[in-house]
Parts: sequence; structure tokens; C-alpha cells
Amino acid sequence: MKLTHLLGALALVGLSTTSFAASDAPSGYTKCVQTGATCTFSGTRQVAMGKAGVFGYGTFTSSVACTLSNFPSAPSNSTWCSYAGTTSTSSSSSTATSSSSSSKSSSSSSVASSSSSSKSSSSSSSATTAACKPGTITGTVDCGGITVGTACDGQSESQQPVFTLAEGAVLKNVHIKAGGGADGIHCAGNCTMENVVWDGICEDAATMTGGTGKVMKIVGGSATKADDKVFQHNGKGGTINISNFQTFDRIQRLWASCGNCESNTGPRYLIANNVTINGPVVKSDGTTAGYVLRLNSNYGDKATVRSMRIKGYSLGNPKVCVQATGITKAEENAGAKQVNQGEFWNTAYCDISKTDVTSF
Ligand code: DGU
Ligand code: CA
Ligand code: CA
Repeated sequence: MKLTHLLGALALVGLSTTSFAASDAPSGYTKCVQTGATCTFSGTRQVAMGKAGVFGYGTFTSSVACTLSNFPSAPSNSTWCSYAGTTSTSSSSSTATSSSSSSKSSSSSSVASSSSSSKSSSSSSSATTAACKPGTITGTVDCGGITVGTACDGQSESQQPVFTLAEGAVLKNVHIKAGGGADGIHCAGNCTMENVVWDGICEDAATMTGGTGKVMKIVGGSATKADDKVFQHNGKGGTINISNFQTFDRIQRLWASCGNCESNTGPRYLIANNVTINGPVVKSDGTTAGYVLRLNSNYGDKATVRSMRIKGYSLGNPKVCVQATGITKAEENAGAKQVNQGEFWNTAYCDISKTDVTSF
């Protein structure tokens, strides 16, 4: 083989290796083991399982079996587990070393306990924890796994958000404190929430207030227990894009397009890929049925859903995509009611097939 051909072939291998390696682990993560094996690492870290840019996440100490039971929101065709670049260390220790006695996360550990109640803070070298405090977030803020919260006044509609993400803001690796979630996180324009873990939801986890052409991205992360909604969609013309996300304990609704906002119209868009609901979809009484998504077909809303997993799911239980007739606050004050038309599949509004929802 001519030298030029050999160099060309080596270059291609290099490219394919580089592109292959980068796509099967999140940026900044270290590839550890292939699925089925056990990944070991020092300290407590965020660990990702996935393939080709789609990942499920969890927080583990010392090791974790690279299996879907530990990463239920990982894609079923996952190939690798990888861990974040740094460990959760106390401020005094310079390098965390996992002692042989450190607890290993057994494969039987429930994902809920490892993902939603982990209090570990995986400090990352790029962590800008100083900026990670309640208020307005601008630019990219990596909280390094710390927990932030304010207060909670139940379902009061007058609460302030814990964070308001300004146009283009990115908020990463933060736990929202159970009992301190207030009105969650507001997204005023284009924004990204990456690996945000709501240890508890107060009024709702996050609200899209941004309007036409704006996108609120939810990448990874999880939320535990919603008396009402996880995601509230108020901005008209905007999109909420959720990927590799999971909920734990009961939730009444995952997403709702505002049914009675002030000058309510639309359209509002939801895109949801690889979402796992690990608990019942019920109201706060724990028994009355909730539903996963609700949109206003009269305003031209659209929900596009693929690869949704719901624990104990059977058709109609819970209802997944409910089409409703939205109203304005004025119409409501004049006695109108928002009416749910029922659950729909494969319509211009509910772009979801029955095969897009599976039980586990
Ligand atoms: O009563 O706009 O519940 O943003 C109308 C209000 C109500 C909102 C919504 C939210 O729809 O407050 O949490
Ligand atoms: Ca509300
Ligand atoms: Ca709210």
C-alpha cells in the first residue's frame, strides 16, 4: 500500500475513533465500561449511560453496574457508561480516593434514591458555584452538584422562582431543595437546564415564559413529586424540549400548556424524547388520575413525544396526551371553563403513537 494511502487510511481511523469516542460519552466525561460491566471510579460522581449523544444520568459512589435498571432514562441501545471529570470532595481534600470500604452502589439500588435524593455535590473544575444562588442566571453556570432553594408556599400562584434564566442562559448540575422550590425555574427566552435535579417540586419545577421561536431545553436530570405540574408552559409560540429526563414519586402532570393565562392563546410546542416516569400520575390526593400532557388544540399547540417509559403503564392509565380547549383569564372570570376533550393519538396536536409509550 502506497504511503499516502496508508496515511489517509490512518487519518480516517483517527477521525472515526475520535468521532466515535466523543459521541458515546457526554463532553467532559471519561468513558468507563461497556453496558453490562461495572464501572468503578473514585468518590461520588455523575455517571452517564448512553450512545450517540443520548444519555441517562445518575449520581453514584465508587461504582455502578452499567445497566438500564440503574439508568432507566438511558436509551435501550446504550453502549457505554462514562463518569464526570471530578468527584464530590470536601473542600479540604485535594484528591478523593475511594476507600475499599466505601459503599458500592448495588444494582438493586433504586434509581430514585441514587438520582433524586443524592446530596453529593460533584464539584467540577468549571463550576461557577459562586453564581449559583437564587436570582437571575446569565451565561453558563455550573453549580457542581450543590443544592439551592428558597421556600415553598404550596400551590400559591404568587410565588417567585428560585432561578430566572435570562436569554441564552445555561444552568447545569444543581439540586433544587425539597421544600425550597417556590415557583421553580423560569426561562425568559432561550435557555438550557442540564442535569438539574428537583429533589422536590413546590408549585411547579420550571416555567417557559419565553415566546415565539424561543426554546427551553431540559437535558437529563430528574424531578420528584409534583402536586400539580412539572413543566408549566406559558410563553406563546415557544418550545419546551425535554430529553433523557425522569420523574420520581407521584406527579399530577408532566407538562401543561397554560389553560387560563391572562391573554391566553398559542401555539405552544412540546418535544419529549426518552422521558421515564417512575411513579404514579395522580393528583396530590394520591389516587385521583392525572394525565401526562395537556395542550390546547384550539390554540394550535403540538406535543411530539417519542420513547416515553411509564412505570406500570397500561393504555389509558394514565392518559398520556390530552387535548383541551384553552380559555383566557377574562373568559374564566366570565364563567368559562377549560374543557378537556380527552386522550388522543396521532393527531395534528398529539403527535404520539401508542408504540411511543412503553411500560416497565
Ligand atoms: O390563573 O396564569 O398556574 O404559571 C391564571 C394563571 C395560572 C398560572 C399558572 C402558572 O395559569 O399562574 O403556574
Ligand atoms: Ca400554577
Ligand atoms: Ca407556577
